[in-house]
Amino acid sequence: MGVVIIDGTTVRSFVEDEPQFNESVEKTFAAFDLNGDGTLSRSEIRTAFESMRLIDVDADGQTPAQLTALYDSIFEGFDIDHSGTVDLEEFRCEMKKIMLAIADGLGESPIQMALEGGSENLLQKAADLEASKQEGAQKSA
Ligand SMILES: [Ca+2]
Repeated sequence: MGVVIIDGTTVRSFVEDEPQFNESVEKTFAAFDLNGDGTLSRSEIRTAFESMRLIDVDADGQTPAQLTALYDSIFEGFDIDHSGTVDLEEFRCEMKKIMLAIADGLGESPIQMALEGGSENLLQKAADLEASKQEGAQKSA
């Protein structure tokens, strides 16, 4: 787990850096594809989102049925062609939307986030990218 400080600009510039973003998405996709068949199933998506803890289960006091409905709706969002599985292209497309929505939500106010899930966490990658840019700026100054 790491603590990072990010704002909307950090997240947006990460998404807009296409080669970097695509590489990160591919790595994340591979990490979520537990059985290695090249697609993400409903249960793989659920496991992935549980591990990221984007949803605060305890605080919201959700019942198991409500949680299942919630993860189902996340899955439906990814499964754009309703094939019952999520392929890399669908995953990339939806992650981009989610990250841009997060960026809009953050705006210009930096927040401190405790991230779990290790190197496959895209917000962590966004923060790392920002940190490396700032290092570069300091060196050239
Ligand atoms: Ca799979």
